[in-house]
Order: sequence, then C-alpha cells, then structure tokens
Amino acid sequence: MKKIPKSTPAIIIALGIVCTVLALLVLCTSGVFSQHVTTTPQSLYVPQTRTYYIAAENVTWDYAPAGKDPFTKQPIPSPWGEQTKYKKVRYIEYTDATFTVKKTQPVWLGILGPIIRGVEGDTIKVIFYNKADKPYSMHPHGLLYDKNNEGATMTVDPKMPMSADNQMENNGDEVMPGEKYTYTWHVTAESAPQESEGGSKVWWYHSHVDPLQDVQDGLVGPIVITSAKHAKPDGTPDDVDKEFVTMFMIFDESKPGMSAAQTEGSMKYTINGYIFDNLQGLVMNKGDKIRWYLLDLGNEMDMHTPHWHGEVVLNRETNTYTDVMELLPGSMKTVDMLAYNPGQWMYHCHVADHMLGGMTAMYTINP
Ligand SMILES: [Cu+2]
Repeated sequence: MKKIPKSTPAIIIALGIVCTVLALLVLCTSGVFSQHVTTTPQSLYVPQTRTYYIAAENVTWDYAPAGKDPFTKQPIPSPWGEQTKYKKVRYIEYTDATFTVKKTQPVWLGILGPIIRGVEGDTIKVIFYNKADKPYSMHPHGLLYDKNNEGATMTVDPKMPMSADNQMENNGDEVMPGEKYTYTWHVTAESAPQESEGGSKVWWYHSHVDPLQDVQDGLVGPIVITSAKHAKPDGTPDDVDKEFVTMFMIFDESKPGMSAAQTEGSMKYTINGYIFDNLQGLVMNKGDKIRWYLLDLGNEMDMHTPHWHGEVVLNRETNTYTDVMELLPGSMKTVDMLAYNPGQWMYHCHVADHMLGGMTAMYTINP
C-alpha cells in the first residue's frame, strides 16, 4: 500500500482556502451578495408595535366657531345659523396610560379623532378609555383582528348552530362608561397600498355599539397605512410633503316635532364637522406634494362630490386626473395633488343642496 506523504493534508487545506476565497470573490462580484448591498434602506423597515391612548369624551361642538363665514364675512345663513353648538362625543388622544395630557392635533382634523398610523407588518394597540356616558367601542376597517378586537356589537340568533367564532367572548364590543379596553389590530399586506396606489392610503375607525347613532354622536377617525417601502420611522409616507384628511358628512341634529325649516337648519352639511368655510388650516406651499385622504359616512343623503378649485388631483385608483371625486357613505379614497397654482381656493361638495347648506371650505397655496 502506497504511503500518503505527510505534507498532503497541508497542501489540501491551503488549496481549499485559496478556492474558497476565489469563490467568495466571484460570488461577491457576480451579484449574489451585491443584491443585499443595493437594497434600499426603506425596504428594510422593521415592523413595530404602535400604541395609542384614545378616550371617548363628551364635548360641546361648534359647527361654525368663527360665528360667521370667514371667507365671505357674512353671517351663517338661516336656517343653518340658528344654532351651531351641540353636545357631541369625540375620540381624543392622550400621551400615555394616565390619560392626563392630551396630544395636540392639527386644526384641520376638526371633529375627527386622531390619525392612527401603521406600516405593513406593524401591530397597532389602542388603549381605549370610555370617558363618555354611553357604551362605545372602536371598530377598525382594513386591519386584521379577531372577535375580541372587532369592537362591534353582534347579535347572535340563539337557534343558530354556534360557530367557533360565535362562541368567542366578543370582548371589546361594548366598553361601558368609565371602563378601558385594549384593542390589538394587525397591519397586513392587504391593509397597505399597492405600488400603483402610492405610499399610503386611508381607512376608517368608528364606534360600533349603536353604529348609526355612534357615528352621528361624533365617534369617527382615520387610519392611515403606509407601505413598508415608503415608511418613515414615524409611519408617515416618504413620497409626499403633506397630508390632509377630509370627511364629508351630514350631521343630523333634528328632533321629533320640529318644523320643516327647523329640521333643515338641523342638518349640518360638514367637512370635518365644520360648515360655511369654518374649516381652517388647509395650507400648503407652491411645489408641495399633497396627499388628500377623503372619507364619507352617513346615509343615502351622503353622496358627496369633493371639488377642488385651482388644481387637479391624481386619483390613485384609476391613475387619472380629475378635480371632482365621487364619494358614497363609507368611502375611503386617496388622491395626490402637486400644488402649483398659488392662491386661496374653494374646496366644496358639488351637490347643489349641500353647497347651499354650507359644505364648503377654503384651501391656500402660498407662493
Ligand atoms: Cu355633498
């Protein structure tokens, strides 16, 4: 039997090291590793848990706090100006679990609750504190939740065979006055915008104990979801300079026994809870990329057609330009505007009766 020279293992090891180094060099230059090097930082978004502290609170809401139409300088016309202050309920955000310090929100959000933000892959936790005097809840659209996090009252027919879902406790469907409940919602790929829709899109949250009345009471707010590719650390999208949320909704303050004129005067044709140009803060600079999130809730009267004077917007669903969008009750639409035309411009519902009733606002593009 031929003897193997003692030096062979050392030669094999040396050759092995040389080959490995050469192979690594080839792999590095051929792109197998370089794919990781060229990956953009945005797509390396690390999902996180975002926690919100939101209370439902009784407030006195004024549909026209300026006491007039700030644009025309005229008094709020009759019958809508007869009464503008009402008892409402709002979602109000706090800084932490002690619910002592309120977070400030942009004036243009009006009656809407705080923007709940999430990024694809995130978990959203809402500690909800019902400081009002009726049972309320928080029900999200577009996010993944189970029965204990749906925030909606469900009536079950006792004769029906019980499914696994129905047998669940359905906690969080009615949070009693003075009580707290933690909702956990998941931001899935389906919650986030497709590439063609832009970096972010809008969804709803609202109370769902007495769904019609809860929304009329004022418990509504926006959820904005950003794609992982376009998310800044705070969850805002990196493909626009500024975002605005506007909700077109008629609040019905009428009571049985009112005259026809009183009933009409009790219909508040609002944008974010304001009538006759009382919505303030829609201000931008020339050259800004603006994202408008459009919401609509209510009944069959709530068919609204937001119209921008002075500009056009890109409808992200159809990839076409327009200056009037069509909204139905429950609608959630996202459009983009390049602010190129300085001036003060009207922004109103194009339904004639609604325009007459004060569903009007102004927005400003600074030069
Ligand atoms: Cu309208």
